[in-house]
Amino acid sequence: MAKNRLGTKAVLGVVLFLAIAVGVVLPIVKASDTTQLSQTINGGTLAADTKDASRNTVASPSFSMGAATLSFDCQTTSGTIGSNSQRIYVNNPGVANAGWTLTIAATSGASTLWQNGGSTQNYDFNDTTTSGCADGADADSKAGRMTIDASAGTLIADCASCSTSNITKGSSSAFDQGVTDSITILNAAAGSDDVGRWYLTGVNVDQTVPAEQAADSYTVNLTVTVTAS
Ligand SMILES: [Ca+2]
Ligand SMILES: [Ca+2]
Repeated sequence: MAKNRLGTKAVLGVVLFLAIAVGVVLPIVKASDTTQLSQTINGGTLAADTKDASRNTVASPSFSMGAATLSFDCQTTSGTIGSNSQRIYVNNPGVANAGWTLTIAATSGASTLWQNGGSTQNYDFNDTTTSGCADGADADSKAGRMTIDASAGTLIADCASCSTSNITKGSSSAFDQGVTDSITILNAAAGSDDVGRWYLTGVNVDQTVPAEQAADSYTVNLTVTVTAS
């Protein structure tokens, strides 16, 4: 009899153990019945671009400075970079969490000049000598200075849940060959939104045009670059 009781206890023990085992297995079986749809959203890249009001990329963004009249004195013309139809966009899809900087520089480098159609007439964009009215130490023998000022521009957060907090517009700065070859127009601190899309318009540009500069149409190419901090 004692032997049977022990046997009964032994069987009960086994049953209990199995019950616990079933309790562990059950949630796994249930999980396998659930259909899981998975999708990966890649972060993409930090990017700067010029887009119109419908967010279509503008293939060849172009901005005009105010016209000047041939003058026997050094003079200044003004214009803006960034308009409603040519917005300077920055996209940060969560890949530059320490912040970023948006800068502008001459596309062809610091030795660039404003050029007329045939490149027969030109003037400088980065000579600060006498506020750009005289040629300085650089090797181009041309006067002229460009000043960029983003502080009067308008920065818009173009997204559902980002803001312009912790993004600072650049202050007025002049190109100075070999010293200031690139000018900051936006600086996003680490506290700025990691996932955000913004656009800037109304960046002021002033250009000193040397005295007696030949009447013609002149152009210079600038490139806007966004760099992760
Ligand atoms: Ca120069
Ligand atoms: Ca010069």
